Amino acid sequence: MAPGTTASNIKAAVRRCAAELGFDLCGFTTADVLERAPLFLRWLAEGYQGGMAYLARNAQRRIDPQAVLPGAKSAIALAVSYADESRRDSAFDASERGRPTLESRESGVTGLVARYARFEDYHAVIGTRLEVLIDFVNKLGGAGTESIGYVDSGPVLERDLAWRAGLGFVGKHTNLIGRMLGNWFFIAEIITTIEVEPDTPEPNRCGRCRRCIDACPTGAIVAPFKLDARRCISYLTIELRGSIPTDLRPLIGDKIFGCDVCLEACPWNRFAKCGGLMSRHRWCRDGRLDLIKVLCLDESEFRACFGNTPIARAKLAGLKRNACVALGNTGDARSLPALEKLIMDSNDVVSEHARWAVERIRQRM
Ligand code: B12
Ligand code: SF4
Ligand code: SF4
Repeated sequence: MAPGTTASNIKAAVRRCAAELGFDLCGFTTADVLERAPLFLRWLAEGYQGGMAYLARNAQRRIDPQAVLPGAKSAIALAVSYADESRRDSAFDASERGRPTLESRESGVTGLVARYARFEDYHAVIGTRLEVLIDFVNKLGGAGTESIGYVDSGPVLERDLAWRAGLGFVGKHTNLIGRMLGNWFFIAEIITTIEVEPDTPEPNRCGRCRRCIDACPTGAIVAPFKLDARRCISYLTIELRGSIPTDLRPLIGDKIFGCDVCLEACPWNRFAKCGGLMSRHRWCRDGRLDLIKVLCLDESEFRACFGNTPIARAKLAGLKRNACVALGNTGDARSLPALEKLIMDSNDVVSEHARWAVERIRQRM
């Protein structure tokens, strides 16, 4: 440890630095194997991860921070709020005024983007601050200290680690809820060889509530704390490559990237506090994209619009596929020319979803 530092003033110094960097919560835990590891392993064995094979490939590392960083003694869990529905950065708006956007309503049909994806890529925004905090921790720890950090980018069961570090409790929808932040926050963590006193985990505070379970359009929360990712709209619109099962398409409604229905249902959001770190990207500041414009994007336009946003993960074909589903559910005759053109698309998945959408719209006409 650096001269003059003790385990307790390390915690205070790290918390202070984290707050200065814009993190909304900071907690500490040990680097021991996660208590809920058996639940995670059972979930994998039951196949609920669908096509996310990477979760099973490094399962052992996900449940054991010491497998990620040999010699690790502690983990620092961090939260970054994205609860700022009403916030508008005036400087940002002024500089963007008059530039093209995908949120205008020319076609009259728009698709909904999950809240977390209305901001610039959180991996980059939070990752940069995380690097600064890692340097700070390593200096505090002195020679030989090693630390590694992730934000949704490494083999760590982030919600369980953050729960154990006292950041909040896991709700029945499986997300971590903060008493000061509600549902709307990202999690990041640093695993380190420094030893500090762990914070106390919170008990579950859902009580008898089951609003999230009842609100889910696809019945993906198959039991409290258990999500069947294969039915989850977030999985279907972001992670799934290939065709969306036809029985689930009508249940997706107008969502084209991610889903917030279970999060929005949660009464703990009344405590959600706005954070200062995340800034919105200009392509869908109100959370909606013009679906016809999405269908017409080419690769370079897609990269220019969404390259530095979470939406990049769906890739152009995925976003077009999702737009077809949303149009099949909500579109009208005005959507037909663009969809009919897309039936000829060289991508089989896009073409098949466009055909499905055309048939659905025609049935409604
Ligand atoms: C894979 C993944 C997904 C998958 C699967 C989601 C899931 N529930 O597992 C899909 C694509 C569906 C998804 C969707 C979303 N995701 Co996601 N996802 C991940 C990822 C990469 C891994 C999660 C994982 O390992 N799941 C495996 C399952 C088994 O874990 P689990 O559900 O947490 O199960 C545990 C608990 O439920 C608990 N448990 C089980 N039984 C019981 C019983 C009791 C009594 C208690 C208390 C607990 C408990 O133990 C289980 C085992 O550990 C993490 C990042 C990471 N590296 O951790 C982000 C992460 C979980 N996702 C995140 C976000 C924001 C989302 C979305 C909100 C995005 C959106 N708007 O579309 C949705 C939310 C959907 C939902 N209801 O969960 C955030 C969550 C932040 C938070 N505050 O919780 C994370 C942490 C990314 C980040 N760094 O910020 N995601
Ligand atoms: S994100 Fe949407 S589909 Fe997934 S569990 Fe929540 S409400 Fe259901
Ligand atoms: S909606 Fe109710 S049951 Fe679901 S996570 Fe929130 S408090 Fe828990």
